[in-house]
Amino acid sequence: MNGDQKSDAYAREKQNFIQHFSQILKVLTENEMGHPEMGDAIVRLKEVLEYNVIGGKYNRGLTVLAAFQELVEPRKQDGDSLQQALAVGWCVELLQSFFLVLDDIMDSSLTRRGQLCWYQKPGIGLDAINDALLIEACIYRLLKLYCREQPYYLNLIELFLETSYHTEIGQTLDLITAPQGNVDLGRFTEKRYKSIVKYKSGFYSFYLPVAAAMYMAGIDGEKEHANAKKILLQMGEFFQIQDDYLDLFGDPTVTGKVGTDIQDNKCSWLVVQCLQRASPEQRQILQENYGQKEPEKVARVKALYEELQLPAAFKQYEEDSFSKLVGLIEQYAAPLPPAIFLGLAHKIYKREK
Ligand code: GPP
Ligand code: MG
Ligand code: MG
Ligand code: MG
Repeated sequence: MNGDQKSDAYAREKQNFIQHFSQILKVLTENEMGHPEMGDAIVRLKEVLEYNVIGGKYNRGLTVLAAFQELVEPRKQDGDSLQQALAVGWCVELLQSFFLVLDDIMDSSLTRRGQLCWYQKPGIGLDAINDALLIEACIYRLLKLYCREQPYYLNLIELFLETSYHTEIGQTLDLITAPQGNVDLGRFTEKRYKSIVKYKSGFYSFYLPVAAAMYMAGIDGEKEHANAKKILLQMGEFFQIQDDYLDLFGDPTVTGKVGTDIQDNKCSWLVVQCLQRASPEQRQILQENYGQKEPEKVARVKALYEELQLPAAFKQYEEDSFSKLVGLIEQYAAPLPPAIFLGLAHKIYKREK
């Protein structure tokens, strides 16, 4: 297949995946039949799922399917196992949605996927916390409904639980490194940065979807998983650095979200790079303007980043990290087909959303 054919095939896969959502919704909401007293809650659940699970890029969910199709021999990709792969893909999207609803509260964000964050909707507020918990519960309900009889069922449950733990540890590091009203630039080190992003984003965004497909294909060896993780966590770091860059320099009409990292005192890739390049005077400017909500202060930090040519540094980093990733794939992909990893890398490289 050439590049155009590949992207056509990808667009078709995506359409097929999205179409499957109505079945997922149906399965998740039909149990009220036997329990009519739950009816009003189920109506709310449906609304929560429709607002929060739809509208993203679906990269994580689609990765489950793509990896499944690469790893399982074609004669074993029957109707049932494809249904299971689709359902597990949606479980990954549900996990993401569960995190995002809560992350937007913790980060005081305004928009997500081109619409108001769920907790910002009139009448929702902190009830969004319970809505997020409902989304999380749906993951395990779906796994049970679709995969209970499968030999990999326990592996998948443990994988989703462990991934949640890792992500929550990452979110903890993210939050305690960014205390409100207490700017201490000494905290923003490269080392701390790498720990935060490894846990808060690498496990759930990259390792989880590929590892889920590996378990479904019967690949459960420690070594195989450790090798895949090596590549995928590196990809996660690259992805989160892009996310940090786009938080300030992306176009909100494209990313669908308005950035908050400077206001939130976050240990962003940009602030870490800024500190490595700043003169004592520039460090003082950062100290006086970082971690505050006044638009003039945010603009001053952005101007400083531009003076220090951080956008160019990012472009350079993007080039370098891509080659590094390809090197890791050559070294660690086997026995899995390198195409799984290369396909993912090409999807995220130079992304604008
Ligand atoms: C991305 O951070 C990380 C997450 C969304 C994980 C959240 C984890 C929880 C346990 C709630 P981010 O805040 O930079 O993402 P975004 O830019 O999309 O808000
Ligand atoms: Mg956030
Ligand atoms: Mg966050
Ligand atoms: Mg971000």
